[in-house]
Amino acid sequence: MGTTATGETTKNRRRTNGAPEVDAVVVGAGVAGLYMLHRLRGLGLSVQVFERGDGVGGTWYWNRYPGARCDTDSVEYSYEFSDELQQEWRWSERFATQPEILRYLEHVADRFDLRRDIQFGTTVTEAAFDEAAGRWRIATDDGARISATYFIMATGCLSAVNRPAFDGLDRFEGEWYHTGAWPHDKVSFAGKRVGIIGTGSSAIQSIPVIAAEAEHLTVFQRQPNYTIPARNAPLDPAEYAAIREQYDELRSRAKENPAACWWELNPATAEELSEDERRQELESRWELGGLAMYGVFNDVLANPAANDVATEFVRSKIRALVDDPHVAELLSPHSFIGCKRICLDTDYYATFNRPNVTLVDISDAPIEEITRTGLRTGGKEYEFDTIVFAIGFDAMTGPLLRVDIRGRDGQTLKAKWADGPRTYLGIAIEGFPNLFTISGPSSPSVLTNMIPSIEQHVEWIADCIAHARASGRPCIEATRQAEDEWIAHHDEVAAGTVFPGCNSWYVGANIPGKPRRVMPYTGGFPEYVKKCDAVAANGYEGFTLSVARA
Ligand code: N01
Repeated sequence: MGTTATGETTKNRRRTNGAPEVDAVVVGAGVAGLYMLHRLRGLGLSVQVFERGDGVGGTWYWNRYPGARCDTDSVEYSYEFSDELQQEWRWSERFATQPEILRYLEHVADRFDLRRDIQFGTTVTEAAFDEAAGRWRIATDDGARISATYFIMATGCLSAVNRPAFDGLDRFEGEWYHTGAWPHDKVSFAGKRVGIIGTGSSAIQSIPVIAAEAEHLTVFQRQPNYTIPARNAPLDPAEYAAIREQYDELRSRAKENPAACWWELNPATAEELSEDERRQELESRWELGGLAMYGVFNDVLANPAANDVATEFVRSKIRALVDDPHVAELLSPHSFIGCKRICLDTDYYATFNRPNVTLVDISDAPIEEITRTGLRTGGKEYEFDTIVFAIGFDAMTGPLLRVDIRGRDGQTLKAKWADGPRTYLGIAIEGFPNLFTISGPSSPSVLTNMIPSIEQHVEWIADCIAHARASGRPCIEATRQAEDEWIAHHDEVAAGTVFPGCNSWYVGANIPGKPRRVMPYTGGFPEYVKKCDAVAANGYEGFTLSVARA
């Protein structure tokens, strides 16, 4: 890595703690790792954080592509653990840009003096549980070793990029970029012929921005996505002041929402509404912008008939926004809405009315190869100066499995998860004592506002560690039975939703060979929190505590 936007360089790659042994190692200094460090320090633990990037921010450190901004309102996409923090910070727009969110996380790191325990520019490569000692032995790519009682993966759900595996990429003579690992210096598209592969959230945000600058932009689409106008705008000072006064109330109300968001979930099913009422509800959520469409009908994610009402509505909007009926049809998804992440955009559909933008449907003709001067698909060659890969991530399991993690009896996490991830609550894994995953598979994570979900995990994990230490049996491990029961419940709930019915990254369909299963917990945030709270209240039911089970 070179110099970051914040001027930090790889000189930061030094052992901040210096100790060969600490109470806890945390991997990642994004939203989750920063708060985990703060919370564990509060318990009096010695903590070492390792961060691959040269600065804090996690997802907001890496995803610097043009147009990158959050799809959750900035006033709710922020920590709530410190009232002083939420009162002193000022968001400027409804949906904050990547640079603004990164500045916020840098402010958090400074305000809580977190950097002194973070070693930047360092990748954790291996972690093995030493059963005799009851400690994790952890190796990093600088050749160093450290041991810790607790090992916490705060590596995020979307941090392992789906690397372009197209034949011929090494021959390409132009420039190419991945949206999820964008350079820190500005990339110029002026006067360039640009090709972009992918039409997920990252592409949908960047396409209008690139099209405004490039000589020509060609978009290669495998499957279209549903996208809703973001309706971004500067925050109104009076409205913002009112929000700051009611933060507590708004945030606790969000905890009743399945996605931990402030949008209202319609209590009525589609069937309970008249056609006019359904139309009004859809129109008002389209006008409101943001992700409120997820709550348009109580059963939109559970009942295919209700889902069809919403999908036909969005398709009618696409037909109205795109001039060429053939292009409008290509841009119109026919899958369930919400079973892939709904995207938010600014002028996405209108961009396809520009004379310098071409849509190429590759649903039946995969990209055959990258050539010296561009790419070939459907037997046709396209020439580009720049190719942008907006092809997403090896989601949820990718960030965990790229570290060689070994639990009891040397069992690797990779072997344990050969048929798909298995966890207890998305937080703990049987056979891997004292390992915690923040937003792990089978937690609501990516189906919710990530920040309250992360805070809930961090606080739960910190309480769990405090409990284990206070009991004099600091080694805590999920039982096989608890894990089996959680996974059975997780699968049963998922089967009653639209999520299994789409080729999405939620089910691993975007990564060839990845076992197919719904990865996030689909039962909603309130139900999930109730379950976590009950587990804790019942003395960490489903866990065993020991001194160190040699
Ligand atoms: O990735 P994606 P993303 N050949 O996986 C296509 C969050 N996020 O980076 O749909 C050709 O959604 C792939 O096609 P298909 C958000 O949760 C949030 O855009 O698999 N095409 C798809 O079109 C989001 O869901 C924000 O058929 C290939 C695209 O690439 C998640 O991150 C902003 C291909 C990948 O879309 C991921 O979004 C950005 C191939 N070989 C991201 N492989 C906000 O907060 C893949 N594709 C606003």
